[in-house]
Amino acid sequence: MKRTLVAAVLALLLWGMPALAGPQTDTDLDGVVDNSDNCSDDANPDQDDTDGDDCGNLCDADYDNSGLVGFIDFSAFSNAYGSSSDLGKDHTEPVTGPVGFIDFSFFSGAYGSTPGPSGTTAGTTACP
Ligand SMILES: [Ca+2]
Ligand SMILES: [Ca+2]
Ligand SMILES: [Ca+2]
Ligand SMILES: [Ca+2]
Repeated sequence: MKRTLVAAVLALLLWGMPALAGPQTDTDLDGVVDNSDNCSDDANPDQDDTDGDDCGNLCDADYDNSGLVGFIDFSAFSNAYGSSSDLGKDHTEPVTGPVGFIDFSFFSGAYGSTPGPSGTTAGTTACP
């Protein structure tokens, strides 16, 4: 009887664990779980998202929301360089401005790729 009870409790624990652990995964260890994290692969505890597209500044250089970081985005970045009023192009965390070299460094790395990933917009074009 006791052994059956122990086996049942163990089975329940093992069965329940993945379900409990899955949604709580925090891949980038920034304290925000993946499915609530607007940059799930990059540590951004402040979750700054200037343009409000659910893709955090730290992983969003796709300013025209085309789904790809391309020439139009580069043009927008160039126009914002040195500015403290166009902080959607500021990719530091937290966002402080002005848009500068660190942001350019991020932009170069992101050029030609998709923004994100964001855990809050999984599957959308703007931020996969
Ligand atoms: Ca996280
Ligand atoms: Ca994050
Ligand atoms: Ca954004
Ligand atoms: Ca774009």
